[in-house]
Amino acid sequence: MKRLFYMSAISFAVLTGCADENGFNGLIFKPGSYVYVESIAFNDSVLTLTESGTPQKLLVTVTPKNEVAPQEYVWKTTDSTVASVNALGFVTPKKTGTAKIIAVCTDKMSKKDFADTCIVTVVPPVYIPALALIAGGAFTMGDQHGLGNADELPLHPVTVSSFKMSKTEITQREYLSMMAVNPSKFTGDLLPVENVTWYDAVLFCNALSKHEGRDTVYSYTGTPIVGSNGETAELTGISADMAKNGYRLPTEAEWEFAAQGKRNTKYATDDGTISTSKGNYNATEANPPTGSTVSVGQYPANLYGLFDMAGNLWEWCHDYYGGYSVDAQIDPLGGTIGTHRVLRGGSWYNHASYTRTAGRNKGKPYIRDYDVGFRIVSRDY
Ligand SMILES: [Ca+2]
Repeated sequence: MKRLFYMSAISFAVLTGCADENGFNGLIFKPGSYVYVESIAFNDSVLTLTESGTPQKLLVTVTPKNEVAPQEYVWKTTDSTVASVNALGFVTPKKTGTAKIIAVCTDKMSKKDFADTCIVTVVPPVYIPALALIAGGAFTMGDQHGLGNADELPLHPVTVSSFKMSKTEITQREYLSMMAVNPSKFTGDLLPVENVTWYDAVLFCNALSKHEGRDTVYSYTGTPIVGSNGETAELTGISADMAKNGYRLPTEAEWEFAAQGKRNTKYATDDGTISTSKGNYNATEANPPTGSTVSVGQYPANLYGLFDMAGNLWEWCHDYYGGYSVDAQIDPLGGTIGTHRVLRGGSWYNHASYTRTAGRNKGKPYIRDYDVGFRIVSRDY
């Protein structure tokens, strides 16, 4: 509200004389009245910053304009551990939370304070999975070592196009920063996220695609329902456009090609052998296992730079689970219909034989288990 100061003719004359030399140009000057500050307001009443991100200057508008220099503001924060503010109005995000930044301007005439508040929300950073380039090529898919189950045959020639694959299973830090929930049983920033359904995994792919401005691969007709502990109900009408440049789950063929690590190995480790120094699996064969997941990247990477293809967590693949044929295939997608999705690589829960490159498993897409996670891929655009 506009405030008016009524002054005597004597004081008015004094002020009139001081106006220019004190920088008071532009004052709303009326005979018998004088207005110095009417109001102060932030240009934006809310601000969202990323934890540990770049400080941002808050802008305020004082009415009338040009009456108060910036250094005449006093800046305050209600929680300097969340967001601090300096004398120039730069806000530095410190940790996740909410703080109020208050700008105060004191009217020199009345000595009254004018203030406005900007609510600053500091959000966790979004952690983007690191990707490895897998140069496409031809390989023989299936169990070439006589160690597997019947569903790993017949052997068949497959060619896959180049793609990029996350170097590790998706971590809880990555998942939480994108999806705002963490359904894992074992908790830790760098532990792989588990207890995720196949639907959770594809929703993560879509969310990351949107975050990076890519076109989403997965479409569905229903609305995902997120439960109290972060579980996702089944998505209906799920379909995938593999030509899109967004993220998706690896096809079973891509996973096996990547797991072989240029070496056509038996086990999905760096050199094709399996031991407790090569991967996290149930080496004691205790039943039930006494182990747990471990932080990603603790074991040697294969020649593509991929970690934990052997063990730690089973990894959802894109495909419906189905039988193989002898036919040569290019970028196979598995079955077009089915009841189960493919899982690959074994886990901390399973014996060594499950960590073979050709080993296959399957799960209904709505199941969640603490030995199942995923990694992501994108086309190499
Ligand atoms: Ca794994």
